[in-house]
Amino acid sequence: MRRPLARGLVAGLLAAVVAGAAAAQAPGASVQGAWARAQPNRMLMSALYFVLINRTHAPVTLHRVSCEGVRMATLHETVDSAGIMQMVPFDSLVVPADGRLVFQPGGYHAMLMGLSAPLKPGGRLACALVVGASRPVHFTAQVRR
Ligand SMILES: [Cu+2]
Repeated sequence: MRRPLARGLVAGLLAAVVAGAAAAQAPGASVQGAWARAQPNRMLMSALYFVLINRTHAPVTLHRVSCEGVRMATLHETVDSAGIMQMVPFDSLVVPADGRLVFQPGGYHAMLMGLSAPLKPGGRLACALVVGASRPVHFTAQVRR
């Protein structure tokens, strides 16, 4: 697990330099299809899924996720470790140039911990991603089962 992340970090630092130069012109990333798993018990955790699209011709790095009413949101990957599914947190992830990253059940996701209110089906959740050196990318996730 360490090696890909370390490589990603180096690429991310390079990308941050490039993204910094382009940040003033246009947002380099956008989010589509965001949804959060309904969670009737605010004491428990939930998960957020989305597609992160890099609209620039250079790699950009996803650094952080946050959502309103969520005390802590962290980036996770579900990995198959000898037949046992485990969730592994990560600090950052590189989105390839002109590419996308898919966050979906069984793979990358944002773990939502400390909900201030239950997440009800049909509801909405305001979230943001910090990508590269640009302003945060704000988006709304639909809450569903
Ligand atoms: Cu998780």
